[in-house]
Amino acid sequence: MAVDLSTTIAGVKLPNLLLNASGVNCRFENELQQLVESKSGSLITKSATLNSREGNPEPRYAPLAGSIGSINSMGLPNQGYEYYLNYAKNFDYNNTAGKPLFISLAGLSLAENKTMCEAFRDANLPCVLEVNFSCPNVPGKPQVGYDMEAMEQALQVLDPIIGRPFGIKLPPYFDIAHFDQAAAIFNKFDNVVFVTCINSVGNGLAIDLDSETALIKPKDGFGGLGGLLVLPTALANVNAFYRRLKPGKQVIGCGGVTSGKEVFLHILAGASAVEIGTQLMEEGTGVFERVQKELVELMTAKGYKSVEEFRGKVKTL
Ligand code: RRO
Repeated sequence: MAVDLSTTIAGVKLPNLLLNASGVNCRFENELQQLVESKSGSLITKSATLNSREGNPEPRYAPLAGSIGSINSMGLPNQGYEYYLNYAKNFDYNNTAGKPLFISLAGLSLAENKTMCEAFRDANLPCVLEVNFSCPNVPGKPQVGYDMEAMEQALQVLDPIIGRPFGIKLPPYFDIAHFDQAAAIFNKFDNVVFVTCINSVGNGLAIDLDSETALIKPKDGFGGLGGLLVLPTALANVNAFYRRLKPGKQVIGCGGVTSGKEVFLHILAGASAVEIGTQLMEEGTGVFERVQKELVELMTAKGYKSVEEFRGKVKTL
């Protein structure tokens, strides 16, 4: 019996529930094309700002010793939103793989987000917007996701502009009161139909023992952590929002996926789709085929034929 890995997000069907984490392999058209040609179920573009940005000085990404994860302080390098709008206009929405397109927006101010959302609204394309409230790496710009008032105000402005289902990329939260407050805000907005949990765990510091030097250059070595070491934080955030969001709202899991096992855990926690970041960076787009195969094997061994059978069904003691 075949295993069904398809899912629907924001009313759009994905042939399988895996996609890239925004930021990885998705800044340039050739990278996006590699994702189109991979076995991913969808793709999302690098978070866009109003104007193109070179980002922070290199080295600005490094894997951590022992394959436990990564640190980055890219600083939002992107081609400017018009590049991704143009990509979205030319995207083949009838591609044979049936992959939909997600577009990530990360304005440096509410005014930037407003302009970009208006442009995408006016273009009236079948792509799905994900507004990134959680970039940890722009010097002098605190994350909107950690300022509940600012986040609610931003949604009050952006929700009516977008005017149809969209999602938000969230930072990890570490306090139950913050899960409660954030979920209560999202539940006020009918167009917010998914949250993506989690962006990188902000402002870690990785140091090389031999050279006694920070691994990355920007911000005195401080950067966002991703990969296996953030898995329990990611699962907690997925599950916290899965439990709190109104019916009809979904969670996309992101963080700590290196194999089919972690995808399975994200689904158990409540994820409707799962993104791969650090492992995609390290392995390339072949990761989607491998992880999918591992997930199918695991589901088959456990007797599951579709992800709905175990989504959100994590048992507690
Ligand atoms: O570009 C980045 O430095 C970056 C962004 Br916008 C983000 O959302 N998450 C991250 O880890 N890095």
